[in-house]
Amino acid sequence: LSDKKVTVVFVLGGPGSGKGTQCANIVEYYGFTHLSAGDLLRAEIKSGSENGTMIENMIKEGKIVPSEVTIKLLQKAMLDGGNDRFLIDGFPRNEENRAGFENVTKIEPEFVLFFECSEEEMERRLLNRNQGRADDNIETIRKRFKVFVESSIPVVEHYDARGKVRKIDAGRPVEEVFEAVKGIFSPYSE
Ligand code: UP5
Ligand code: MG
Repeated sequence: LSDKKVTVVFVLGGPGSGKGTQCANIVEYYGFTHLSAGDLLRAEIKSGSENGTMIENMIKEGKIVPSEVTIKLLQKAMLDGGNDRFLIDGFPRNEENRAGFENVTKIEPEFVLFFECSEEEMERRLLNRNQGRADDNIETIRKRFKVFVESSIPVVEHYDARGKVRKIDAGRPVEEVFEAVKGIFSPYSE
């Protein structure tokens, strides 16, 4: 993987900030492959893998799964993907994730797309989502917010200090957020 020249964009933002929604738009317009770390972990639970129960328990508690598990899933998806441009959504969520990915893959992100949104708005969106996610209940949502502030914001700060963060006001309607996203991705038009 490290021999191949790949473009990776990390898509970060709090729970319900709209990462998945906007990634779907970016895929359509800019030919990236979307890899949601959360989706890969949920697929791993469904597949009945030996780590499934551990992952399921961590997600229910809003905790971050050990990075070796997530990195292995991301690496496999990147190799299977057949593309050289990837949006990695919802990862890295803590310093361990970040350092682990860098060490294992030797890949540095092109930039970090960061969706900024109030907790009030994110809570409203998650409680309205109704897709049966085990972590979309008020108790787990509060835990996810806490983990985001304590563990994931430091990752954003790490990249911000290196001039890599592209911040978007994600509290607006989907179409408006995507207009702002386009401004950042236009150099990546195919
Ligand atoms: N919606 C979206 N945009 C909107 C807008 N502009 N205006 C109004 N509504 C909007 O959107 C959420 C909902 O809001 C949807 O109903 C949407 O229609 C609406 P979505 O695009 O799904 O937001 P997203 O940011 O993707 O929210 P998600 O809940 O997926 O974020 P999380 O970061 O919480 O979830 P993720 O799947 O990444 O992780 C889940 C758990 O997995 C973590 O808590 C953790 O336990 C585990 N995990 C790890 O351990 N390690 C990892 O690396 C990744 C995950
Ligand atoms: Mg998501």
